[in-house]
Amino acid sequence: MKYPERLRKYLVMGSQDCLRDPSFILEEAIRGGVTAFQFREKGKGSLTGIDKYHLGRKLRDICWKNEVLFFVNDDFDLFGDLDADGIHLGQEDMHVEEVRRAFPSTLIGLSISDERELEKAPVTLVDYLGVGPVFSTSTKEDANPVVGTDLIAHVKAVHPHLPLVGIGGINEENAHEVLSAGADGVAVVSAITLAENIRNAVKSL
Ligand code: TZP
Ligand code: MG
Repeated sequence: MKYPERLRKYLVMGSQDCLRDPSFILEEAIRGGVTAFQFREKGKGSLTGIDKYHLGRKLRDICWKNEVLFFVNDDFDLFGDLDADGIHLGQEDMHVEEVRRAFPSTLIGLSISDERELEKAPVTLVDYLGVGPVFSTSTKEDANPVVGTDLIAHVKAVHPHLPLVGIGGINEENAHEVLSAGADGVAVVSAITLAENIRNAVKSL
């Protein structure tokens, strides 16, 4: 599978998002068709230090065994330690320029939640944009205001060749709206991690 298609069904998850074993959830999600994974271990109840590293390594190995892209959220040291395929950065995180200088060929994703952030984004240095929250979400405590599919369409119009995924409140009912607005993929937490039947949830996205 070529690169942008590999962002089509993008699971974002940390142990704090799981009521079951994260390795089980990831394996089931991959069987259902997840094509990329981001280890986002943060917020209430998340692991730190060596425990975070060990879980990350386990999830990375599951991804690699199945040819699923493995991204680390934010944590530049962990990204290096795990030799991840890519890193996902928010607006408050380490600067894209710095990461790109240190890792010329790694995949870099950047979160965008309004037009102003888009205007100042170093788009030539990133491999994809994460745009959202598209719909309301209770997964991210400090989530920005909902942007709807309008921002997706805007970003695609301004940068038609830059891959983009929507994130925030996406589920099997509304995923098609995100894709029809121009997104290359959907990034999803709870609609997968909390699904009773994970494989079916991913299939119907
Ligand atoms: N960034 C913007 S919204 C969000 C992140 C990490 C959380 C999305 O979680 P869910 O459960 O898919 O709404
Ligand atoms: Mg961040």
